[in-house]
Amino acid sequence: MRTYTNVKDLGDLNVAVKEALEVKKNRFGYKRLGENKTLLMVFFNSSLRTRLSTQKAGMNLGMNTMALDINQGAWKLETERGVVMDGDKPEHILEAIPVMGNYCDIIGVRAFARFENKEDDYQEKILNRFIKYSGRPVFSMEAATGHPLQAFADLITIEEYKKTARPKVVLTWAPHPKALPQAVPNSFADFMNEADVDFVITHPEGYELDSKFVRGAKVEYNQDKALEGADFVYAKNWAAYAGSNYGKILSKDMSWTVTTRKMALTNNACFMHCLPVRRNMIVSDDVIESPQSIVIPEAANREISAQTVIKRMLESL
Ligand code: AN0
Ligand code: CP
Repeated sequence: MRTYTNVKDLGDLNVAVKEALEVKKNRFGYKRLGENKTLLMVFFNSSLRTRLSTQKAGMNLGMNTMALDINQGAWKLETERGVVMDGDKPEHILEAIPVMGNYCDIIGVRAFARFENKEDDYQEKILNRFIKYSGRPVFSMEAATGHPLQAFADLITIEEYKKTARPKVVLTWAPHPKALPQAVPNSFADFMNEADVDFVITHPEGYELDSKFVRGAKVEYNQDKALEGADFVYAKNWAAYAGSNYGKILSKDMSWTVTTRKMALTNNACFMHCLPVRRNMIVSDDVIESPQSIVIPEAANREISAQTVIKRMLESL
């Protein structure tokens, strides 16, 4: 595997989930694979889970691991060509990327949507430059339009907790004080559309996601109706995608918060969220602390999704 940016990079999804569950049972069984190999994690944005779980995954595989926080200690990077660099950015990303590539064997990149220019975000300008210029296999640790390590961990978690062969999975928008990217819901939809689940997306009008990710999924604007009979409730906020509203907050409607009353509409559903989560905006204390909440095992599976992806990259070096 040379790149990991979306569900297609995993090939057969059933095979990938099976492999992940094997890795989970035997996470130190592949230690020789990463011997004398170096994993570099490059962060343009903050992280708790991705940073720790990906480093742990690399260590499980016997790799040396390094992390660089671009905005804390590294030189500020110019990303545009043609700019006269007389401002506050001393280095250009087009030198920085091949330099970083020389110090490692595999690179993970976190570069969120900047909400400055929709085309730049949806063309994955930063991630694609790493793919093009680093000379190394590159995986997304949440880029502008996707968070495939999260979605893979989510799928593994659903596989572990499902009680029926084809569970109903509902992705619901929920309110949040700040504008957040569409990366997590995009990737979740990307994966659920390929998985053997009954997938429904619910959000207020105006929060439609890119059709490239929604594909054939059912979109239901009435949250209560969408939640009926759900086996999994996956909550997430995102800012608007469509048209000139890109990156804007159109609603903070607290009637979309996942509460005990909302969960009562479901088939005793498991509650999921990628974390970090703002309590009593996205989800009530009661729901996230309830036995139905699987956010902690979900986060634990981030180590497994990362290890499976890095293992495949090591195998193809
Ligand atoms: C980020 C987001 O919504 O994309 C990261 C989630 C994993 N969340 C925040 O910035 C709070
Ligand atoms: N879920 C997730 O990616 O968390 P972090 O932003 O803390 O890495």
